[in-house]
Amino acid sequence: MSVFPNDFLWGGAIAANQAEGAWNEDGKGPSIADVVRGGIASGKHDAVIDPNLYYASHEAVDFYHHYKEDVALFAEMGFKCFRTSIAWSRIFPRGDETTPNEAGLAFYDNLFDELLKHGIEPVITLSHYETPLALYQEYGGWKNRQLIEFFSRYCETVFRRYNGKVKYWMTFNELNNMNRMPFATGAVDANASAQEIWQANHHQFVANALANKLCHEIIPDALIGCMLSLSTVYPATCNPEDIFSTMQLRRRSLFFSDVMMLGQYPAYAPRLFRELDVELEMADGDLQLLGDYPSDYLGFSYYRSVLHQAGGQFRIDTGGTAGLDNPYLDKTEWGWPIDPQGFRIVCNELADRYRKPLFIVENGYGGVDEADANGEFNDQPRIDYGRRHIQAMAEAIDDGCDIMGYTWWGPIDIVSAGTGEMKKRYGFIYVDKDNDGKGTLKRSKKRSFAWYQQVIASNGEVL
Ligand code: BGP
Repeated sequence: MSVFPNDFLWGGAIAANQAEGAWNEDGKGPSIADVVRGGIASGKHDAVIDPNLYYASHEAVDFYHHYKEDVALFAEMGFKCFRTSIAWSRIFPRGDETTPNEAGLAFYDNLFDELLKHGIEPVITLSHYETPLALYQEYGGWKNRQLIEFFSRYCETVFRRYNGKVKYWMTFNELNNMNRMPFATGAVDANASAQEIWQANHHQFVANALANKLCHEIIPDALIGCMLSLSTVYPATCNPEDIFSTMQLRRRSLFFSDVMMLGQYPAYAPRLFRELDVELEMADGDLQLLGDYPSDYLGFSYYRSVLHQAGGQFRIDTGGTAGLDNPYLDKTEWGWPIDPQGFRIVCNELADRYRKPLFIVENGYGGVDEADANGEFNDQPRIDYGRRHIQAMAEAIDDGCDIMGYTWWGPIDIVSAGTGEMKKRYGFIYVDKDNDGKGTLKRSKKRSFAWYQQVIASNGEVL
């Protein structure tokens, strides 16, 4: 008997900027993702687009033109749901317009119709590191309070347009990454001050609450969540200093879900802001809005665990302390520790803290996949990773965690956020494209395709 509920939302997740391509087609304006070359999560970006340079996100894997073929493959695996983002700048090319781009709206109408035709529920991220570039260049990104108005107009437009097609929404992808990736997460410069970053966070907290308000008014049966990036963080030693410092580091992430899930700034905020010399500017009614409209569920990504040591050098790319390795864990080819028990830990941690549904909207194994002599892709490490993490998730459900769904990150190979490359592949479906953009874009099933098909068919029993 499976511990997974009968309506468990098995599926896969991508992001517009890492999959769609067609970066300037049908009226789409550039987003901040379109000016990075080292991957949106790398923090490296150009001020403007150089037409002579190759940007991986500009074509990505051309999901924009291949979506019918790809959705048919997701349906063949038995997906119950599919997470992707709406590219905000397809709908409002600059972000500050009052009239939406009809061609952009029509694309997502067609995509959602294709998904629903196959019985697959869309799960939509409103901004997956995809703030329109003009809002960065001309307004300074989310540190400018005007972005609340622009984002609310975008949300109202898509809620009204896709009412009846989309009932699962989430606002900002991995909002807690404002700490380590302010450009990707809030269109705020990497060298922004703590004041600017936390002011931007406040604007996004208000925008999140307004989106929740609008969503429930326009689509009464919808669920709208917030979304965080959550590795499990272990103290490097049993030294109380390391334990305390690890708790403090954890709070730098859970601060975001505390505000959005519990509807108020946490009690530890005043001291944190005092120590960071941050004084937030708030409008009348902001705090009331946060309290009145908390998120319905907590979506999060989990890939790995990290170690933390008091006073250690914080690693931007992993969120742990540089130089610390966990001797009990194997790693992926990219050095990410493989920790299914850490996955069970974070599920229980969040269930205890929020007592609301959890949705794992990213979990996956990034690796180098090459065809064997028969042209097949034997990605057994991906199957092993998936099996162990789904087993851990089953344990977490048996522990009493209310988990509503699981969308594997990158069910089809897409551009890596951290590297901006194709070489780091997550897919059950291989895409013929290399780091230099060469390839036929041909789709091929890997060994893991049939594995995941069985997982879904058995509702998580056959792993
Ligand atoms: C998360 C992002 C995704 C995805 C994932 C894997 O932070 O939400 O966009 O890319 O990381 O990261 P990478 O592609 O660098 O392996």
